[in-house]
Order: sequence, then C-alpha cells, then structure tokens
Amino acid sequence: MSRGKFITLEGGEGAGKTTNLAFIKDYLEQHNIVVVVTREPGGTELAEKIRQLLLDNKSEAISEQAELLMMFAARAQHIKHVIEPALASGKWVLCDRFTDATYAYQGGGRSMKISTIKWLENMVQGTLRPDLTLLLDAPVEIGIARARERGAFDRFESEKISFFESVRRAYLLQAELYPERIKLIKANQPLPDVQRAITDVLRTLLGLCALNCPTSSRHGTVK
Ligand code: T5A
Repeated sequence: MSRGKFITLEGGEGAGKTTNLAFIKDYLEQHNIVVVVTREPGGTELAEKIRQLLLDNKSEAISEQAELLMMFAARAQHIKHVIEPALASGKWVLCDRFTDATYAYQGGGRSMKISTIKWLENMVQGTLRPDLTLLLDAPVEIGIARARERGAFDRFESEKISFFESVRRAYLLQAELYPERIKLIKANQPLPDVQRAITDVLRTLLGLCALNCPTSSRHGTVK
C-alpha cells in the first residue's frame, strides 16, 4: 500500500479555506481517493480542547510563548493520532491549516523567532511536511469582512488590521521559499474562478495534466 498524500489549505481569516475544503474532498473522491478531512488547531479530542482555549477571547491573556507551544502541542497529538495513521494506511489527508499558519500567525503576526518555530517543527514533525499546500490569498480587508459577517469574533479575529497584514506577508514569504509545495490561489475572485484554479493544481498533482498544464509563475501562482 502506498502512502497517502498530505494536502493543507492555508490563508488569512475568511480567505475561503473551509468553503473550499468540501469542494476538494469531492474532487478527490471522484478520483477514487479516500480522504480524511481535518483541521488545526484541532483534529483530536485533546487538540480540539486546546483549540477552544486558543480561540476563546474571554480567557486570561495568553502569552506568545504559550500560544506557540499550544499550537505545537495540539499538532503533536494530531499527527500521532490522525495524520500519520491515515497517511500510513494510504488515505489522503486534507487539513484546514498546518505549520505554515504558525510561521504566518506566530512568526509574522506575533514576531516570534523563525528559528524557534523551525526547531519546534523539526521536533514535533520529524520529516513530515505537506505534499501540497494551497495558499488562498486575498487582501486583508476582504477576508476580514467575509469572516466578520458571521458574527462574534474569536481571539485571533479580534486582532488589528496590521496584525493580519503581517500574517499575509509571512504567508507570501513562505510561498516564495517553497514554490514547489505552496501554490498561491487568488482568493478575491468569484468562487467558481477560485475553484477552477484549485482544480488545475489538483489535476497536476493527480498527473491528469499533459502538455496543457496551467503556467506557474516563480511563486507558483495559478492564473
Ligand atoms: N492559527 C492556526 C494560528 O495562529 N497558528 C496556527 O498554527 C494555526 C494552525 C483558527 C485560528 O487559529 C490561528 C489562525 C486562525 O485565526 P480557523 O477557524 O481555522 O481559526 O481559521 P479562520 O481563518 O478563522 O477560518 P474562517 O472560517 O474565518 O476562514 P476561512 O475558512 O478561510 O473562510 P470560509 O470558507 O469560512 O469563508 C468565509 C466567508 O466567505 C465566503 C464564504 O461563503 C463565507 O461566508 N467566501 C466567499 N465569498 C465570495 N467569494 C469567494 N471566493 C468566497 N470564498 C469564501
């Protein structure tokens, strides 16, 4: 049995990750792939409890160090109990956010040292890295407006615009550092156009694309 593939969805608040997760799952299932859909922080009973603590905006102030360690504590549980067993049994894992979010939010947003995040990444994940990351990128105001339409804000959504601008810059830097893995999708287009761009990337991953593959820029942006 060959190992499954690990796909992650990333992007700022309201970029459309959750909306497109179901679309990607359906597309893969149409190609006879068994898909496990999960999310971070979360994905196991304990990790979901950590998520609640992290998103609760009425709790005591969480220090930046505690926030970073809680993300990786949840991730350690998630990898051990959900991600690794699924991949080892040949299933594909589709995850709403993973460690690129830590580089973006804790690294970019909170200015935590990148070397510290990298150390934790290596310690918690070993060699595990996503096979493909779809980075849904939209101007901050658009994403925040979409997210806030839903009502109450969580602890992250209550941050200032400058925080989200730093998050976005850090995500774009990740895409520049790992152009083979991270495919940038313009998320401020109508949903059908976003999903067409996602389909182009998935076709390439599945080897369905012959000579007419979509052209990729240096940043791997799908037109
Ligand atoms: N976090 C997480 C860290 O700080 N470090 C980490 O390491 C990790 C893993 C988790 C929070 O934790 C932080 C980041 C986050 O703040 P979350 O719920 O995973 O929270 O993330 P959110 O970004 O808060 O999730 P959202 O639900 O807000 O954003 P989504 O999932 O990107 O957006 P979605 O799909 O719910 O869409 C929002 C709205 O926009 C519409 C949808 O219909 C929906 O109403 N929409 C569109 N409208 C028009 N055109 C399009 N193309 C649209 N796409 C979606």
